[in-house]
Amino acid sequence: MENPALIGWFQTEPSQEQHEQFMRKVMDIVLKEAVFEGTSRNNLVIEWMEPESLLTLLGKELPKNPQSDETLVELIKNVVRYSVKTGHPHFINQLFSSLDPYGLVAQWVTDSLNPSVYTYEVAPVFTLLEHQILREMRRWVGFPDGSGDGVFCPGGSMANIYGIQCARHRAMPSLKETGTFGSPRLVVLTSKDAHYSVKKACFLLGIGVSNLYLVDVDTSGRMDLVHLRQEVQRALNENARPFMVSATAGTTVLGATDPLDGIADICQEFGMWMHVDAAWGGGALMSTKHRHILKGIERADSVTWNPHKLLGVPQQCSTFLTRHADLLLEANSASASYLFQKDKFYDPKWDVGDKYLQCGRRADVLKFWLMWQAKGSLGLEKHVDTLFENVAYFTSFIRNRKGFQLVLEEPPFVNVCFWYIPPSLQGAQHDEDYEEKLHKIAPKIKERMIKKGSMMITYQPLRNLPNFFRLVLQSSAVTIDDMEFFAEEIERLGCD
Ligand code: ABU
Repeated sequence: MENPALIGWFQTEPSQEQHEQFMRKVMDIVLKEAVFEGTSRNNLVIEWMEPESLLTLLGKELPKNPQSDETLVELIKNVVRYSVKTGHPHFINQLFSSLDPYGLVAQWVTDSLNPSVYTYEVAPVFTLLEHQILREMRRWVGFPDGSGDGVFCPGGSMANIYGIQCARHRAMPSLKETGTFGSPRLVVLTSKDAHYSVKKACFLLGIGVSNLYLVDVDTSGRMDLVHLRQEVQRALNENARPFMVSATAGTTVLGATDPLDGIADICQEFGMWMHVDAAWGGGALMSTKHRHILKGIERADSVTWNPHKLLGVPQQCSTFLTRHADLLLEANSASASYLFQKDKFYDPKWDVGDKYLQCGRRADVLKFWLMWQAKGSLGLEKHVDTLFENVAYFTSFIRNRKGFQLVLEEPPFVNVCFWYIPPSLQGAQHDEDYEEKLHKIAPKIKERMIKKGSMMITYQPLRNLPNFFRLVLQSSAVTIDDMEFFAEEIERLGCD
């Protein structure tokens, strides 16, 4: 049946029945092919296609005429078939994976209601849930009684941008009015292994990349406090204004956490804002056993924490938290009178939109809230503890296995980084030629892996280290058999 050229069709008889049929059919496909088959170990993580062929399959041009529901169903089947199944237990490629049923259902509920969380009148439920979750997260960080403020962000990069922007506002509130022209040279400090979003924030906020001082790291990837102090002093000697340190709890590649207490001491001494990018590491705060990794985070001025990473909430669920109650509003308010009218019949403090950089904003809270309801804090803690148990198992499984070499003997988090040395390189002399050859191994294995579709793990170089694999144990559904499969599959794919 041909589709009507109407949007917002549901009240339009007789098409309601047609749309219900269409939606039920699609839901069946989604549940079967994306959710259950997509997470089954019997199926592939990815069915690889070259971009040109995939584009041809999906249709190179958008249609002029309405397409029938039958055609749309076929298109959706292809979307599902050729998408990466990131909920599959063998997808260990990124800092997110798995597919939680409660999180997914909450995502569906949210999308059905299509809210935009800027005013209470448009999003009453989501506004209150955001308030509750953000306060609870601040409690887990260790801010007194969860005080302060926070925002949901479209990703950790944006949360880090909020951190630098709040720090800059506190240091130089007049910049909101005057811009950076003629202001003192502002300096941000972060470690060489920090996430690249800190650099992006420096482009964006008029700080400039040459005013981002990169502090050395030790062999485990933790910020070197002696060098931090020297770099702060260097900035002061240059008559610049070092106004913040962006520390990391859980670096992207090695999973290192900077010495947060030591950084807090230095920030206190020099009157600098302390931001902690705990986008990855933050979830460990929920574990009594492992929260010590982030010791000192409770002294931070602000924190990035992405529940879509370690806690397995569906993409995206990312937050920026600060101990300072009014700063987000002071820094960002533009008081748009068409949206944030001051003469509303309810307390306008619930119109949270004015403290955001965004205007329209999807609600990312419900999936975290529903997962929290379903599992409780204890369930989330158990999930985190399982991840660390898995790391211990996998690390011991490969530690003495022929061909495997750990980058860090004791991984500091749930990233396990290692080289795979194929038989042709085993026992070879470790000269420049060896490093060059080793650098090419991981990309080659990755190509074979993707084309086979059996698993997905990422690789990267780091500083002067040749390419190595980073296995991310973020899904607590990963079993011992899965972990043994990862190592054995890399051996199979790495055959010369
Ligand atoms: N901050 C996004 C990290 C990307 C990844 O390595 O999964």
